[in-house]
Amino acid sequence: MNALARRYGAAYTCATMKRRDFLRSGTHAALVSMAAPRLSAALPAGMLPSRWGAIGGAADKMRWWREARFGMFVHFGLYSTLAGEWNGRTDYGEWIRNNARIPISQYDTLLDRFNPTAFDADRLASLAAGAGMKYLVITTKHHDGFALWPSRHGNFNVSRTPYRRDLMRAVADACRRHGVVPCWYHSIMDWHHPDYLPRRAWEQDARPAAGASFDRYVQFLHAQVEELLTQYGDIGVMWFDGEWEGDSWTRERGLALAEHCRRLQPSVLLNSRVAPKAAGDSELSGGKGGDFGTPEQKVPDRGLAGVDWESCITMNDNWGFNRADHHWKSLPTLVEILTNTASKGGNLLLNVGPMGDGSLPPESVERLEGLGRWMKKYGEAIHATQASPFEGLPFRVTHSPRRLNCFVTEWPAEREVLFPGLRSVPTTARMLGATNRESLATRAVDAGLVVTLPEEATDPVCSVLALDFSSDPRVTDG
Ligand code: JFZ
Repeated sequence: MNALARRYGAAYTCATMKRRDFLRSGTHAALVSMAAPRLSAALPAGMLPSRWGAIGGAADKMRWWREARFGMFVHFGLYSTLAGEWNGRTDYGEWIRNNARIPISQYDTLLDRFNPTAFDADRLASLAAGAGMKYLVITTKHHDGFALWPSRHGNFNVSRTPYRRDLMRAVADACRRHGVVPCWYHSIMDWHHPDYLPRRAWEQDARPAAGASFDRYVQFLHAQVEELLTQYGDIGVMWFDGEWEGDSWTRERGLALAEHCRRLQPSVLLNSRVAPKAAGDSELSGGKGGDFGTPEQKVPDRGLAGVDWESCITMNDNWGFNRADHHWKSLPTLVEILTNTASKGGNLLLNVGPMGDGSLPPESVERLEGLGRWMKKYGEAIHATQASPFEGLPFRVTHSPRRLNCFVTEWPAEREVLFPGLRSVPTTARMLGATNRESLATRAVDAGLVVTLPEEATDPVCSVLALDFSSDPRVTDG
């Protein structure tokens, strides 16, 4: 069986089975023997953590990003002042101008209301750093076309609000103070610029397309991107979005924009959304003009060797602030999303949506602080790690040099855990952060290696077992 067939084979269902169902099913032994580990996956030489925040040369431009594993997404703009409400409906987000069909003249009045005096870039960056997030991607312009920096191009930006200050400057500076790499989200789709095409179907009459020139819009887009990549120092990622209106935003235009960015900053990383997907592009890799794929609101069932990807996920159900959205994910769920992503070799970009005054919803702060408490103890099992070499295990695993990190969220009834196909005997097996530093008992069996866990979980959210080896562990097919 080749590697791909193995990865997409029957063992998959077992691997994704909920831990609870798994225990209930009482098929532990059978499942474990079905598990199909990938062949030994040693970390490539040189895969040691570099200094965070220092963006390397073009040759290893992906390195800081691959090591980071965890970043913060920030959706903030004019729409935040509406808090998701329009004409009695309360379920809007950053798409509010389109979804509530707000005429441009009315939307423009939000300029006078945009005064986020409680926006504290330093606090934002420090919360991100505290949560173990190594980069921060903030909306410089969302689909509504409003630019959060005082752009010299166009007339729809922060300089026309009472606030006036350059939010990109504040964020870039604060990020660097806290060792977080500043990154820009930027929407290609623009519902405000007179030259952007197509018009929304519902406003074709109010905003006729006659006289609009998409080429002129592309010049404007390039000019704004040039400001973002020349005025704020090294930027980690240009995270493009709104590339799907393929009749106007063609693949050629996407690739030209990618080239523009790389000419301005050779080390800047681009997400796949810079160019529309071509037939045959996978969901993970997306449009191939970029450096990594961006599955949205989900962690892919499995990673894909050789493809870099980043899942972007909200803490509740909205990207932009929505006052009525109380559907917050719990801290254990967020930790599970993070370990799940890391165990498959991907990054997690976790979103916060500041409120109209610029401050963060307290629920987001609470979760960031909770993630921070967990990451402070176990961040080494996330940062600079690689995908699990196992499949079908009832818990997530990451791989760092000479170490396997295992994330145990629900304590197994039977304390003996089999790592199928693990042929190396660890020098120590310890629960990270536990007071008892003694090695746990391990024994080699035909099927692999058995570790005897302590009687109780060592962390209320997710305990981490670290297996250390004298050289990189060898894992074989059963
Ligand atoms: C986009 C935006 O429209 C949205 O407002 C938010 O900024 C989000 C992060 O990105 O939404 C998308 C983009 C891509 C997909 C789905 C929603 N997609 O590829 O499935």
